[in-house]
Amino acid sequence: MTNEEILQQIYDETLVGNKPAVVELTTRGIEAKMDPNTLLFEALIPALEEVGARFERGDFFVPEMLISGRAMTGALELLRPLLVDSGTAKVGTFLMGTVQGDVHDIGKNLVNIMLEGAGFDVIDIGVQVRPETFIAAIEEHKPDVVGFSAFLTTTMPMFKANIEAIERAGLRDDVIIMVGGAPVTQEYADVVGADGYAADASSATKRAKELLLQRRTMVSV
Ligand code: B1M
Repeated sequence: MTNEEILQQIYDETLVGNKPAVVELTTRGIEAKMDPNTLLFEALIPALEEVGARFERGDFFVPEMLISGRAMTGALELLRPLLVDSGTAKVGTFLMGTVQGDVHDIGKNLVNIMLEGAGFDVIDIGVQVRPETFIAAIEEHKPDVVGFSAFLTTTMPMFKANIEAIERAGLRDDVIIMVGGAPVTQEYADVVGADGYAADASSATKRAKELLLQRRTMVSV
């Protein structure tokens, strides 16, 4: 099988949610020394985008989204060690969670992988995370950056609710707050009072490092 055929089949099988096939094809791709980013950005993510488009058109329903998501997660588990470079020096701690009311975690997990690869210690507190759970985790882990992920327009308002809860707990000055997720924009991040926003995993990593550097420079002057 050629590399192009592997990519095409990963795309096709992710689209129909055939996890065993996606796992087997991803393994083949890895064995053929294909770039993990190629598998991710040229097959897996485009397939989920198409799943979303079909859902919007009414051609797919929640079960189809669910099995495609599971197929993608199976591949992501195989790609994780290749995307995370364990030799990178530690830069800080990043606490990450998907907001209350939202179960989407694939995008968040991808951001986590890239953050780990860039040297962050990532503490992932999962999905449907309530404001008080974020606060307890901040008090426990004392992260440099806190990240909120949301994939629904109906759960994006939880960013503001979380930030207000962090302010009330007196912790706002202790942490950098970043937000992201498919429907989120820089404008929305500004409105809710986040320190940073990123559209995808690699820019999230870059932005987190920039914000951390700015904070450390301000503290040292
Ligand atoms: Co849902 N879903 N879903 N879904 N789902 C979307 C998000 C949707 C856009 C589909 C559509 O209509 N086209 C739509 C949201 C519409 C909206 O509000 N704007 C939608 C809907 C409506 C729903 C339900 C309401 C459906 C229903 O029940 N009627 C329901 C809600 C459940 C809930 O959360 N309460 C629902 C459920 C589900 C499943 C459970 C079936 C499943 C999730 C499985 C899982 O995550 N474990 C699912 C899936 C798979 C999708 C789609 C198809 C794929 C999402 C995904 O993982 N993409 C999605 C369609 C789409 O997004 N086009 C859809 C891959 C991922 C890598 O995405 O956005 O590139 P990507 O991730 C980026 C950025 O978001 C960014 O970096 C990531 C990596 O590069 N990023 C950050 C993410 N977090 C960040 C944090 C940061 C910075 C960047 O800083 C902190």
